[in-house]
Amino acid sequence: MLKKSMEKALNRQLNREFESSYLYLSMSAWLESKSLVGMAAWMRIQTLEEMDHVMRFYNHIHQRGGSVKFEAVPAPQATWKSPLAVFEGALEHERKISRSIHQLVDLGVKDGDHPTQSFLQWFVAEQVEEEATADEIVSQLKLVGNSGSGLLLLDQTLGARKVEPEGE
Ligand code: OFO
Repeated sequence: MLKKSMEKALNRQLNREFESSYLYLSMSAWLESKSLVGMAAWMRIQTLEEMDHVMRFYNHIHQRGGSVKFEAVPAPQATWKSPLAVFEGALEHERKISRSIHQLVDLGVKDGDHPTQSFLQWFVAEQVEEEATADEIVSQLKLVGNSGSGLLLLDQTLGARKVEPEGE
């Protein structure tokens, strides 16, 4: 059975995962409006991954006898000054999410909540991967600089991303 304080913290994180999904869909829409369809497709896959994260929290809360409580999801940023600014924003967002996952782990340790600690380990590893991926794309965009052809090539490369099977 979940402690009330942990149930509240897990619901807060579930809401943050919705915020992530919403932010990436907004980024996708902006990239689409700039004809960067590959980057837009990459961001749409990111949106789906974030919804998978929502459902992981949803299932864990239910499995532990807690109640899921939905909160309002704030409107995400809608415009950026460049594709680089979009991916820098994604990297900054993932770093913020990593911090909140680590705080949840700390709470699990403090409460002696072993099932939640075990559940969160998947997210700890996932955040390392998400930060590394965003960081790599930021570096590539910096390398491309003002080259239109370089940007289009990177757009094509990112557009080749495939939806990963569940659990990956
Ligand atoms: Fe981007 O990993 Fe969830 O929020």
